[in-house]
Amino acid sequence: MLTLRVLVFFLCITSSNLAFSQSLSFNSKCMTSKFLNSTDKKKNLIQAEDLSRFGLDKLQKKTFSASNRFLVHYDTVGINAPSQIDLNKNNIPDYIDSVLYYFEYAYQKEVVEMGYFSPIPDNGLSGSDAYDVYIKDLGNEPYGFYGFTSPESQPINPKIDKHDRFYSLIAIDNDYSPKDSTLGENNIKRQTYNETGIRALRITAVHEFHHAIQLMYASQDNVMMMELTSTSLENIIFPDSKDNLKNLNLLFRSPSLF
Ligand SMILES: [Ca+2]
Ligand SMILES: [Ca+2]
Repeated sequence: MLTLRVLVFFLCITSSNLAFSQSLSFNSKCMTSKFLNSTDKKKNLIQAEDLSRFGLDKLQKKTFSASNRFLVHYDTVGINAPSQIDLNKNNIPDYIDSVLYYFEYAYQKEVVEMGYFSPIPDNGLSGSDAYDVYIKDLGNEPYGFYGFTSPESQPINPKIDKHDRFYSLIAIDNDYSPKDSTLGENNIKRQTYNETGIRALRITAVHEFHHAIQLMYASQDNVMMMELTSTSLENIIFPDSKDNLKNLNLLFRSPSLF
């Protein structure tokens, strides 16, 4: 199995803070806030258009992690397919082995060791109680981000919970290639990922899984706080990761945004 790893920064794009979202749009790494803000607070409904737009229900194959806590959905051919190299000959692409490994690692660190609520089981969503992780080419246009976590359910217990809580799903990139590119500031094409390959996979796993945990807790109104805490975990769990430092420039330049 490849010993790859990852990191992600999640930006808050709220309708009530449009200037903020515009200023940060070039630096978006995580789309979780977009889905949170698509939730109709009045009707407690999840807007499904964004999810269907990603075709998450059409991937060709799925594989459970060893503990059956995670189910990874991926393609074997086409633009979204990860490398099919299988050096350990277990009939699972090595990249998918690494995805399974690092999500189990995120569970161990964040639920078992840190004691956060678990988003697993997920009440049978997508056919099993395993948490569903989807592999897509998110690093190239029209996307250009590390990953996202999206509510996948109606509020879990709206009659009892003071604030909405949700089961969720995660989507991450198919390779975190240094060749993945997107349009940045002034429409100049730039490399999407600062850290690449398994280093990007590992930080994305702990970051997005933390968003899944956050959705098991009360209110998601402060998406910036959600983003900052998920990003901080990247460096807490993987101290040699420096991916999050890119965001310091924005913090010092525009502290009021935080
Ligand atoms: Ca499931
Ligand atoms: Ca990619």
